[in-house]
Amino acid sequence: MSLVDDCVFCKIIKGEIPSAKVYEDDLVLVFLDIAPFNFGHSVVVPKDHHHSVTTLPAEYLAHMMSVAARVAPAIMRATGAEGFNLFLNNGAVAGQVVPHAHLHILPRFVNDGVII
Ligand code: DGP
Repeated sequence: MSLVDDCVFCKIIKGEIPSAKVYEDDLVLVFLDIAPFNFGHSVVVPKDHHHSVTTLPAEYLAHMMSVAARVAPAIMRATGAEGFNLFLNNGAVAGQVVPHAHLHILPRFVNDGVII
């Protein structure tokens, strides 16, 4: 597993920064977003450090999407959300703030007014 010392998500994966874990396996960690757009907003984070989604191996990408598709319904049940968005910001110009590729799970509620 490749980790980077000054990456906040690598520190969360190493347990150096606390997080509210939603799901974990050998390849990914899912935890609640610290600045949620909605109740239950979570991020699917690969345990290997890749700044850009473009360098993540295909099997890793497939696993992240598979985990998101299984975890999102559980988040819906827990929060009462009626739907969800999956999205990924790649590059600062696209809104990427944390330079460690990750997939957002955003629960959606009727008339929640959230604009991504
Ligand atoms: P992005 O803009 O796609 O890079 O999203 C990064 C998200 O990560 C942002 O919604 C806030 C979240 N985030 C940043 N730092 C932390 C942290 O230390 N803990 C947690 N739980 N989330 C964080």
